Amino acid sequence: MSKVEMYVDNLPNIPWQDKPEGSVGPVWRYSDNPIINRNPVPGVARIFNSAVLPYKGEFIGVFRAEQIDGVPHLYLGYSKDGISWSFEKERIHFVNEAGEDFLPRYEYDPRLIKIDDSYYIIWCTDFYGASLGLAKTDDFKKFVRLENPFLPFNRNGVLFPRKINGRFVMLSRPSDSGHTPFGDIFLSESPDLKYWGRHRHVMARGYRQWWQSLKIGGGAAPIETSEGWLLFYHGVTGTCNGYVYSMGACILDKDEPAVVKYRPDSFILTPEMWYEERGFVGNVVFPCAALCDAATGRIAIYYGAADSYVALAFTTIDEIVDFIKKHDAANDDDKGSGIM
Ligand code: BMA
Repeated sequence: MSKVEMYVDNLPNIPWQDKPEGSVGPVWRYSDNPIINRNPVPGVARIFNSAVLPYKGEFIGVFRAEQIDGVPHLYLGYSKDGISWSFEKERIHFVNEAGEDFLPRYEYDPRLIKIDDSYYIIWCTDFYGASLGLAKTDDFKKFVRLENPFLPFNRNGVLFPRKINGRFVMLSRPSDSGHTPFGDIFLSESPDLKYWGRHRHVMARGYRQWWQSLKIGGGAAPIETSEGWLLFYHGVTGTCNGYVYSMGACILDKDEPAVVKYRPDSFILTPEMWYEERGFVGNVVFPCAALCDAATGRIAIYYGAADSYVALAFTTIDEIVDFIKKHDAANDDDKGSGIM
């Protein structure tokens, strides 16, 4: 029985491995990573930065599939165990609210979030440059594209899995349209997923913490716990050889999630393995989804590795919350405070 409760469903078939002896840090990798390798589908060179959810006793996911012309689109994938995946041969076909075809010029870094009985995909789309795209499905057959939430430029949109104080809530990272050398996490609310406002600054890149000194961005949909909302995110540092993307975790206030309760000064996973260090873009660990089991407190985190593979890592709610609290940068101004 966990000390910290997760307010999520039981997921007895969550992918899982126990923490290996001698493992460093609060998160450990699946021993057979990467779980998705190169050339997974004809015409697709790489799948990475992708999001999964439990569905009808098995698992379903929306995947960033980089085509052999280098352009990313979203593909649907299925798995019985959350580890071994099969994919549709064609990209997801969106329609607009009038039922007409809607096929974005590119689509990447999807998150998949269940709110009530519907599933929402939020991704980086083309809207005169990199912006957030949003779509809804109830059955993974018909995908209805909704209004783009924000003006350009923005990336890393992450919806909370339920309304808070009667409103949909989204994290995002205002950006430029290139390889953005800056960025903080903001929060916005909407009564209807169409009109967004009450924008808040959640947290800044951490100047004193060099691993996340350049930019940060939301990762997996926040997980509701008895301590607040647990957020896995990415933090980026700049080096003389380019950016390095690591994984971080923090806890946001339960009722006012623009307020950061605990934010550790250390990463929880950083590129170390060949599939994280080496690839189309080396040194990238990019979390986009987490599965949780309320009964055991187990968490399985899905992350993109080196813009080439999907990998899996594990933790438990007690282990990650202990780490976050123990390493909390309590007096750090960069922690963030829900500023308007
Ligand atoms: C960002 C996005 C991510 C990618 C990262 C590293 O700007 O494109 O999808 O993982 O760069 O290349």
